[in-house]
Amino acid sequence: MKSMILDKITSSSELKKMASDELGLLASEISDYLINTISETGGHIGANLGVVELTIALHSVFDIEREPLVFDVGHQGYTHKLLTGRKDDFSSLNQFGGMSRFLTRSESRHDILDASHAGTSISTASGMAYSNKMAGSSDVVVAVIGDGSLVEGMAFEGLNYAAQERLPLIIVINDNGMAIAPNIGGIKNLFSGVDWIHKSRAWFEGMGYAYLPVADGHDIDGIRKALTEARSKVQIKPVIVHVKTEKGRGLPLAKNHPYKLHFSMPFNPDTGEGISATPVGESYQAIVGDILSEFMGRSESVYAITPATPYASGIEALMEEFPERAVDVGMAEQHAVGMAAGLAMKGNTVFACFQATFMQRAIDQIFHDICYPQIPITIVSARSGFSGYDGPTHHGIYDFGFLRTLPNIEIFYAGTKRDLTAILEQRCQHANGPMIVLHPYELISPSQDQFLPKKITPLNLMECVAEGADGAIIAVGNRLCDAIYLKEVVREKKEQNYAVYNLRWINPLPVEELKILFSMFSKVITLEETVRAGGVGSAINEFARSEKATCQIYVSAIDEGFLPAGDKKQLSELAKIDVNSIFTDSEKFWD
Ligand SMILES: Cc1ncc(C[n+]2csc(CCOP(=O)(O)OP(=O)(O)O)c2C)c(N)n1
Repeated sequence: MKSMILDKITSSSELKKMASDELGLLASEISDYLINTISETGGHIGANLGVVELTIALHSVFDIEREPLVFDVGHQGYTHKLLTGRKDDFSSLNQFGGMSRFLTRSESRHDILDASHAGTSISTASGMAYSNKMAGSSDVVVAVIGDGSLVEGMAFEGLNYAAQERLPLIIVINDNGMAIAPNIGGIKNLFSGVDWIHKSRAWFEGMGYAYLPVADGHDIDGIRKALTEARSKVQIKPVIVHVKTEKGRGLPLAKNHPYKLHFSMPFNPDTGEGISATPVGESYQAIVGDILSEFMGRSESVYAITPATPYASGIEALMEEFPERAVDVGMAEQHAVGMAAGLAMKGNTVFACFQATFMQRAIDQIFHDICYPQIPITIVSARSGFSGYDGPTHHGIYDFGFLRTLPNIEIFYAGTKRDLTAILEQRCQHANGPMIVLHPYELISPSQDQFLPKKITPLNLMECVAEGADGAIIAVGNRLCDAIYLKEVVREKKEQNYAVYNLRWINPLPVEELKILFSMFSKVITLEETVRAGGVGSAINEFARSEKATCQIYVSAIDEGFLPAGDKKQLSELAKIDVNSIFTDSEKFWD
């Protein structure tokens, strides 16, 4: 696709010389380009269409070599990518080894943050601005943050501090009224209504910021004017530039579905039709939604809480069905845990529904507000394990290691539909202490049922799904089908018959059974989709050593620190936890 102006830009500094009508043309070229390319690859279409003019204005006012743009999350940075020389990479979005969905320092020195988790920009920009101030430099730092991400605890902490220090810091708020779902809460109230400028000005100026509102965030001249004024005002005090934008501007895309507006799989560029926000098929999170719906219908004391991830955690429909008890608390993971604790302290049955990678934000709340006082809530954590094309920091491969060291918490990994259903039913009926239920991202494999015994083994015990005398394969959660496949490979290539066990209750481990297993088999292999350090295999190994078990244990787990975006097969192969790699790498083990 030819773009008359975009194609000629070699550096964003060229924008400074452009007249306003040329900048306007550039904006419409970029919008068209984004629609055309993202409709083929999939990506954060709505979030990006909303900030085309804002990003052009930022690049045309600031010298990004000296005045860095620090984007929060980075999912809205596609225009920034285009203006910093990455047009040719767009066709590789959402492909293994391709361009990131977020901003990342490995792609450009103008991507200041390796973000993807929200709320970090103000603090980091504050540090950079502080350093400038100490060096006697008048260079400003510009943080760009959405109204959704602004409510993150860390963003509030940064907002509080930056006002104290009178830093050369400009905070640009991209206010479109949305997180992924519609934004909620006090900040939304502040930012909405006919008097939003009056209310917001009072709030920010009261804190010590200069405040510059831009009511039309698609008027490049208007934004440029405010940014230029901010640059002069910031020499006296930090400045908030509050820009109203429209998410998904210019595309009639999935108007009735905010998630699809935020991120979309490939779609028809003219109509926006044909979008599936996530892969089609039966998902684990849908099971969570169904079970909770059933129990919330039966009992008025069942609650579900999510920190702005209703789609990923499967409670979207539940929020419509039970709007008072299935609640989105905004992008506030720590608050979600605290609020869940409070509800449970009043005798309610509470499910805090997270996406695994964001649950990490609330580890201390889990430790301090849940584990120590032993509050009987259930944290349901979706996308534990590989999380597809979101990127290195989104994989839920660290959760078990983080959680395992916390006292008083039980951890369950549901790798089958049957086990997920059973544990949630159990928790709905009786939650006697803190528990976290992890489940994977991939769709439910229709073949998993054929391996499972007719009668379910009690959930806290290992379940033998295939007999064998030569050794044991212990599969954690979603590795069960792989374990069966590995058994077949070993039988075929080594003529050995391994038993296969489904391990779901991963903390505490079923120690009595493990002791028996260690004495029955001289060889044990564990499979998991978690990092090795602190993983389940590592825990089993530690226990075996403490028991002075003599069996040989081979732990298949992830060694890489950070894995790229990719699908499960690609990532398993890269991490060498796929069945073929396990077999080849551990060939001596089978002899
Ligand atoms: C800590 C954390 N929680 C949740 C998310 C998931 N997430 C990604 S973008 C987003 C919405 C961001 O809203 P906003 O900052 O207003 O930007 P917009 O997409 O509306 O432009 C959410 C909830 C995340 N990336 N990080």
